[in-house]
Amino acid sequence: MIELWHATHSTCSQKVRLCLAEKRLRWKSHFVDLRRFQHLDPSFLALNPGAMVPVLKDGGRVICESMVINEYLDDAYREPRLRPRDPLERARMREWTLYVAQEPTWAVKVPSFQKNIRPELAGRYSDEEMNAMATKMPNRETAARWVKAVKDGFPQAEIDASLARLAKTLDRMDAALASGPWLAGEEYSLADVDMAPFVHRIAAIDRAMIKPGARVADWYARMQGREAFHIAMGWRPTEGPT
Ligand SMILES: N[C@@H](CCC(=O)N[C@@H](CS)C(=O)NCC(=O)O)C(=O)O
Repeated sequence: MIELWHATHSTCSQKVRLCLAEKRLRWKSHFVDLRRFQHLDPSFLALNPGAMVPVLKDGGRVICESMVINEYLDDAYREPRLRPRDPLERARMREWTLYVAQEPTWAVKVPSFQKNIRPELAGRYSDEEMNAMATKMPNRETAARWVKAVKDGFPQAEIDASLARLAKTLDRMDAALASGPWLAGEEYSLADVDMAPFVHRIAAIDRAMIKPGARVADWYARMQGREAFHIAMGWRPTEGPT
């Protein structure tokens, strides 16, 4: 049985839900409410001491890291294949999935926290409660981001710097899409799967960043036309907070 520990609005969770949906796999959901810090519960830390979603379990084996999880799913569940056959396209795909893990995954956090986390959490936790929660977080940078989001919010300059990084990601996509319909070339692949939640998030933060007529706008429209995209992005827990 496939089990997934994930959060509704987490881009990295969306990546894995999209891969699962493309492969039409059945899976059991374990909803982790990051806004209630359920990722700091000992039971979750036992699965991933890094306190990050998503985490996948398959046949009792635990796998962390969304990029690795999606590659695992493509190895273990071959159809439909999400890695190009052509060696060069496959290399391009890997360049993209690694780039997603290294750049937009981090660049998106400040504007996302400002837009989504801050309005919801600013009144919910006192400074003392937030500081106490932050000391439990294994990563200092992550802890500082939560404290900033809840206490004072992020300075505009910091938000702008992140948006500039995300604009470069869109430029990089536009350049790649000059050579084929999908990021790795002719075939739809994990490159597109891994990138999709970030473009979707950029659109939610500032739709104007996706310039009408740009290749990336066309790519995003094609992504939005996929049934799997709707399943993955539209996932909501059946009860409790979203
Ligand atoms: N490199 C990790 C990053 C995962 C990640 O950033 N997860 C976020 C949600 S998108 C998270 O769990 N954040 C917990 C926190 O901010 O404390 C992966 O790709 O799986």
